[in-house]
Amino acid sequence: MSIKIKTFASLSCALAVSLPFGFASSAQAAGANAISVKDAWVRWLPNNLPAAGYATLVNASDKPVDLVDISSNDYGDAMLHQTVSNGSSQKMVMVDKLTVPAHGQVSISPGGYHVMLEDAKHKVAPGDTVHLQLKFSDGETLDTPFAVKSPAQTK
Ligand SMILES: [Cu+2]
Repeated sequence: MSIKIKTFASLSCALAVSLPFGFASSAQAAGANAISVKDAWVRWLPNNLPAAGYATLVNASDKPVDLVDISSNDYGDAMLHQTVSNGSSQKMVMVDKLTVPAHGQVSISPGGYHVMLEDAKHKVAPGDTVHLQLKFSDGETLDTPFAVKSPAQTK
């Protein structure tokens, strides 16, 4: 229950909805979760610039599973982007879904995918932990802690 208590502390009006969600997650815990998340961290930037979330998604099941939605109580906007280079320049494109292959993994890592995090709802600083809700095509939603790091910490 420690995760629920943390969520409650940051959401003063969450009591009414936290009970049904608690039931849902304990029901899920009875079965094996297909997806697990490793090495989740956020590259923080100063002056309210957008931050970038990175993680590795591991699929233990024998079916591909898609990451289909991301949300966060800590940011107004959380979107999956891909950095695409065309010649000398780079641009970011929106990604609707990211497939984690059966018995495989996919990395959301610098130079490839990132979770664009904009409009922080409270002060976020290196050393903090933020939470992203990662929603998957098999119906699973993983409330995942991401460690916030300064650019200097990630080199
Ligand atoms: Cu982006």
